[in-house]
Amino acid sequence: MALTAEMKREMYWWMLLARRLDERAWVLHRQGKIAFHISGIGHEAAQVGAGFAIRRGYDWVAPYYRDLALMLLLGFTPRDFVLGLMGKREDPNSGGRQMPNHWSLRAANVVSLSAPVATQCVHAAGIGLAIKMKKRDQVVLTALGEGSTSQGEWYEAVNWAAIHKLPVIFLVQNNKYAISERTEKQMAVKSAADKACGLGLPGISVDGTDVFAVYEAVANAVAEARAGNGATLIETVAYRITPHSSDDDDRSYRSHEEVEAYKKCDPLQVVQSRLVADGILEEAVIAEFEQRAKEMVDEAVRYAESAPYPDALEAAYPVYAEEVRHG
Ligand SMILES: Cc1ncc(C[n+]2csc(CCOP(=O)(O)OP(=O)(O)O)c2C)c(N)n1
Ligand SMILES: [Mg+2]
Repeated sequence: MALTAEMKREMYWWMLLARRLDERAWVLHRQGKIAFHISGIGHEAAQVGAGFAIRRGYDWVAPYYRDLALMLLLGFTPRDFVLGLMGKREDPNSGGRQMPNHWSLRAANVVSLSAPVATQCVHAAGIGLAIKMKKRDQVVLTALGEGSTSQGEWYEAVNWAAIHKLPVIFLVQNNKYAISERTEKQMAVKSAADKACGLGLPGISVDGTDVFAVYEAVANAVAEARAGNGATLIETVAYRITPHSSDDDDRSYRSHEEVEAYKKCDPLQVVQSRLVADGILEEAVIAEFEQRAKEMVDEAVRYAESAPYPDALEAAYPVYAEEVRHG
């Protein structure tokens, strides 16, 4: 489906909201108000492009920890996010018992994320098999980093999806690093998409700073999957502008100059400049979006700060099961 001007503005909005919320998380960390943050800055185009290409609330999603923009698009609110950052009882992911960004959102068919990287891909393949067996026309979108394509689970999931022509889109968000390891230390091929030819499914590499290019690639893959033609591997190439997480000092393995150079390809700036040049986004709309994002982020932080922590005893409760008390 061709994107309308309205849809393009909306894509920009979700990228902007994710960015401002993510930036606030870094501030909260430096203020000592949260213990940990893992950032999606630089990934917004990949996530919003992909999220727009699926039927939200109908298709299934098995995301990874950087997928803040995708989760917002699916209905996770800034409040939900900050509650998780602060480990509050109302945290919808786990009641404050998991690390932040271990998403789940039942209303949008988002399955709970486990901490070992790439395990969500196995879940996605399993859901894809269930969809096929039930003869439904849903698809599954799963996401991961390029480093995680070194994991056995990833190969098993993609192999299975390729053999059985399952309706799964594997979205590899290549940000050039896996913590401190550069891509060339993680794979002998140039692109994660090159791995597809050895597994028997289409593999596409796309500019991960271009939200519209990602949308088109994922929309095509979704159409193939819905038509019963099986899985696609899509690599989005961008750059991890932030350190791996708030616990990482990236000065020990990459230069300041390198990071500054890549900031020039910031996906938010890329889309903003393009929409302004195309006459789709006026300065007044940008200012209005900025104001609205600030108000939403402020409100989320205010709410989460005054929300209660779980009781200390709840730390030992299961993360996902309904209330089971021990002892
Ligand atoms: C099986 C497993 N090994 C190691 C880790 C620790 N770990 C967490 S994130 C990460 C890096 C993953 O890199 P990549 O897949 O490129 O994703 P990125 O963080 O760059 O988005 C590692 C090694 C883990 N969570 N699970
Ligand atoms: Mg990476």
